[in-house]
Amino acid sequence: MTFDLFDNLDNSQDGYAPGSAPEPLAEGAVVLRGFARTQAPQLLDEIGDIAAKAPWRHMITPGGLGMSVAMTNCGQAGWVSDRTGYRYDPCDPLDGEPWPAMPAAFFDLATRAAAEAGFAGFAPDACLINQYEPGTRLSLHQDRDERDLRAPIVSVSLGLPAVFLFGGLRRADRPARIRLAHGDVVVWGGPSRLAFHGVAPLADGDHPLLGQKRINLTFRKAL
Ligand code: MD6
Ligand code: FE
Repeated sequence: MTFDLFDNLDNSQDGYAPGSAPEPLAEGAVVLRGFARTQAPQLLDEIGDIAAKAPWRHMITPGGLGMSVAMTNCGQAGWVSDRTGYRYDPCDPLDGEPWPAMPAAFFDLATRAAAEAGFAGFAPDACLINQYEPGTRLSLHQDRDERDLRAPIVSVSLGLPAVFLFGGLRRADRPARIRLAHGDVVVWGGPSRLAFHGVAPLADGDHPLLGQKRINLTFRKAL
């Protein structure tokens, strides 16, 4: 446990203790409360630079509906959805250019979080960046477009709190509801790697750094 990272933190936004023990969700899945909080301002700067090159967009599902979550990506590959399906693409379909590189601070944070959760050596090559506004939701799904399902996923929550829905391996399994606050990190792998999950409609609120928004980073080994 790396308590030195968590000195002098303002814990007034919520009741969670940064640096506390990993909180188990299921076998292979943990929440690291506040793990990314000290780095959040730097992460948000980097996200601003990424979105200046690869703008936020509402992707279309294969069924033809626009997603309520706005997305962009960085890294060697980006997750994209269109009428033909879901895939990882080395280039942004909006301009045909490679996605912005993954900032070193992103890679470092994801690797450290994975190690803390028992997945040493995680080397993400893709980071999907999701932006939520009040009312935005993400319906239950599995993350199964990555080539190597032995690698975990690392998910970083920034801004407004959300209710994360964490189900089982079958869509019909009733999901648990977990509050994720600014700086919380979820690491997800092993027997939980294909668990169904989603995000409940975002509640109104005003976050000191992000206003009426929540941003989620999900790091994957996609290629
Ligand atoms: C979100 N997260 O929290 C959406 N997927 O905005 C995900 O879809 C997700 O948080 C796999 C593992 C962790 C996640
Ligand atoms: Fe997901």
